Amino acid sequence: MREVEKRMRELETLLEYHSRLYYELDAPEIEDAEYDRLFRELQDLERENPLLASPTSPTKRVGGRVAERFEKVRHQGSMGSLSDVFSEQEFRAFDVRVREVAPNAVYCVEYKFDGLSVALEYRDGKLVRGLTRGDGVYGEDVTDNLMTVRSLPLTLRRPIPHLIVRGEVYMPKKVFAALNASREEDGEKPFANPRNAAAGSLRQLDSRLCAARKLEVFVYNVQLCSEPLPATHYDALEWLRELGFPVSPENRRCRNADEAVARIREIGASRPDLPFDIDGAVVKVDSFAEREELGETVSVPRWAVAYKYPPETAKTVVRAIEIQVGRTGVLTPRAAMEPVPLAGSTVSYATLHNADYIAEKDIRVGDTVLLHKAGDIIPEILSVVPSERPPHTAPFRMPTVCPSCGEPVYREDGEAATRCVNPDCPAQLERSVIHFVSRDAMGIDYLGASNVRAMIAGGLLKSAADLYTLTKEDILSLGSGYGEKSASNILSSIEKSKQAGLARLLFALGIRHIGEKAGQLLAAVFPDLASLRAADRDTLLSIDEIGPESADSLLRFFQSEHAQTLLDRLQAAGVSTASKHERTGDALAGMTVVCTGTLPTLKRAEAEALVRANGGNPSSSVSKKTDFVLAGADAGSKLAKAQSLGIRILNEAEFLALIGRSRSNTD
Ligand code: 0OX
Repeated sequence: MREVEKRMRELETLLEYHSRLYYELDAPEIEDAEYDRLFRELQDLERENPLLASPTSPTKRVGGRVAERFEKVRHQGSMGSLSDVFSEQEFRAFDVRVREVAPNAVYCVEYKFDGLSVALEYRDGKLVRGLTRGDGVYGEDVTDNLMTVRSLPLTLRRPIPHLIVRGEVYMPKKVFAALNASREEDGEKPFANPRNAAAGSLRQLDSRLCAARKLEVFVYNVQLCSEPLPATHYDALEWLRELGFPVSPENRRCRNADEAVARIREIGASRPDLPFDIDGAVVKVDSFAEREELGETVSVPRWAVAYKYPPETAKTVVRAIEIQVGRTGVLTPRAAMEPVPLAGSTVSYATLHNADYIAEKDIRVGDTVLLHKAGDIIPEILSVVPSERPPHTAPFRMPTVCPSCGEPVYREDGEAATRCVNPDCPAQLERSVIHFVSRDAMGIDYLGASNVRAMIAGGLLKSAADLYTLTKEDILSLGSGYGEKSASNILSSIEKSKQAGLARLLFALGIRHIGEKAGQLLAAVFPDLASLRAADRDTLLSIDEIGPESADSLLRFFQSEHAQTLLDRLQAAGVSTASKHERTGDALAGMTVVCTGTLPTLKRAEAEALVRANGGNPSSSVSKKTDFVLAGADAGSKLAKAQSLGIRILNEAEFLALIGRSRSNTD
C-alpha cells in the first residue's frame, strides 16, 4: 500500500474513533482544533487522490454532494407497519391473542420513536445504502443525507458480509426548538413538529443542509443478515449495539401483560423528560420462533403492537395577546395565559404566529382555549372553547404601529408576516446586534445576548457599528460584572472580528433572504463589498442559487440610507469588507459555465468556486448564453440540452487544463 493510502486509512480510523468519543460517549480526547486539522488533512488527500477515497469516509459527515433527485429503490424485506392500540384494555386483548398461540411468550417493550423509518444496508461492514420507508415497497435513496447523521456508524466493528437494519431518524427536541426559533425570526414558516422537521431535512437535495439539521437515529430491527442471529429480538438488538449501532438503552423484557402495562405507564410518564419525541411504546414478542408461529396478517405482524399514548391537552384562559418584534422586524403575536401544567412543564405562553393564524382560530383575549404541545415541546393553542367565551369580546387586530418604536407597520401582499421597517427600532436593534455578534456571523465570542442588552440599556449601542468605537471606559461604565479583564476580552474579540471577511459580514448584516450560504456564494463571486454594492439585478440573478427574492432584498438593503451609513461606518472602523476568496486567473473571464453530473474529483461547489476564481459565472441552466458545460457522470437533461444547442462540453480534466491546473494539483 502506498504511503498516502496508508495515511488516508489511518486518518479515517482516527477520525471515526474521535468522533465516537465526542458524539456518543461525550468524552473527547483531543481538542476540536486538532480534530479539524485531521479532518482537513483527510479532505485534502481525498481531493488529491480521489480514487483512494473511501465511500464511507468520515468526511461524508458534513455532506457535500447535491442530488438532482432521489432514486426510488425497492426494499429487500418487509417495511410494514404496526397495528395500534389506544388503551390498556385493547393491549390486554392483544396479549390474549398472542397467548393462544404462544402461551409463555415474553415481550420486548420499546420506545416508539416518532421520526422517519429508514432501512440501512451494510456490505462487509460498510454502509452502502440508506432508504426511506416510502410506501413500504419502494423507498428513496437518501444515503448521502443519512451519512451526515452522526450517531449512525459508517463502518461496523465487524465486517458482516450483508446486513440490513431498520431504524428511526429523528430530530432532538432541542434542535427542533432552535431551528423553529430561527425560522420564525427569518419570517419563514416553522415546522409543525420534530417529525416534519426531520422529514424536511432528510429530503434536502444538498446534503450539507441536511448535515446542519443535526439528525439522530436509533435502530430497532434486523431486516436481513447473512449470519445467524440470536434466538430473541432483545439479544439481536444487543448484538447490533455491539456492532456499533445506536440502540435504545430503554428496551425491556417483560414476562407478562402486567409487567408490560407497568412499563408502558412508566414510559408514558417519562415522555416530557426525554430529549426526543415518542408517540407510543412498541410491544414485541421476543422469541423469533414464536413470531414465526404467530405470523402476519396482510401487512402487520401478529406478534407486535404499538401502544399509542393519548396526546396531552390542558385548558386555560388567554389573558393578553402580546406582540414581539424580531430581528428582521417581523411582529409575532403570542398569547399570555393563566399558567397551566402541561406535559411536564408549566405553560404561560403560546406563539400565535401571525394575524391569519389568530383569525382562523378566532382567538380573543378572555377566551378559554385548549392547549397541547406540538412535537411534545412547543405549546400551541388547538382551539377556542366557544361555550366559555365571555360576553363583549372583540376579534383580535394586529397593531398598525410597532409596539416598540411606534412607527407604522406593513404587511406585503401574499405575506403572512406584518413588519416594522424602521431600521432604528430598538427591539430590532437588540435582536440584530445579537445576531451580528453571534458565532457564525461576526463571531464576537465575548459578547453574548445579555452583554448586548446591557450595552443597549446603558446607551452604548445604537447600531452594530457602535461596537467598533467602544472604549474600555465605556464598558467599565456598565458597572458590576464588567471589570478590566472582561473589558479587554470583549475589546479584543471585537478587534478580531474585523477580519471575519465579506461572507460572514453579509450574513451578520441580517439582510432578509441572505443567510449564511448566500453570504458565502456572494463572497465567492465578488472580491469586496464595493463591487457587490455596484452590482445590478441581472448580475446578481446570474449567480447560481441567488433568486429574485434574495437579489431584490440585497438591492433594497443597499439603497436604504440606514445600510449606507452602517456600511460606511463599519468600513471606516476598519472592518474588512474583502472576500477571502481570491481571483486566481482570467481564463474564464466573462464566460457562463454550467456544471452538471458527478465529477470524478471535484464537488459541484468546488468546480463553481474555480469558475468564479477564474472570472467566470457559474449558472444552473443551459441556454444559448452558456459558453460551455462541465459535465460528469449521470449528467442527464442539462447535457442533452447542451448537445442539442451545440454547446461545448468539457470533462473535468479538460476544464482543469483550461484553467491551468493539472489533476494532481487541484487545490
Ligand atoms: C419505532 C418502531 C417502529 C419493525 C419490525 C416490526 C415492526 N418507531 O420506534 N417499528 C418497530 O418495529 C417494526 N419498532 C420500533 N421501535
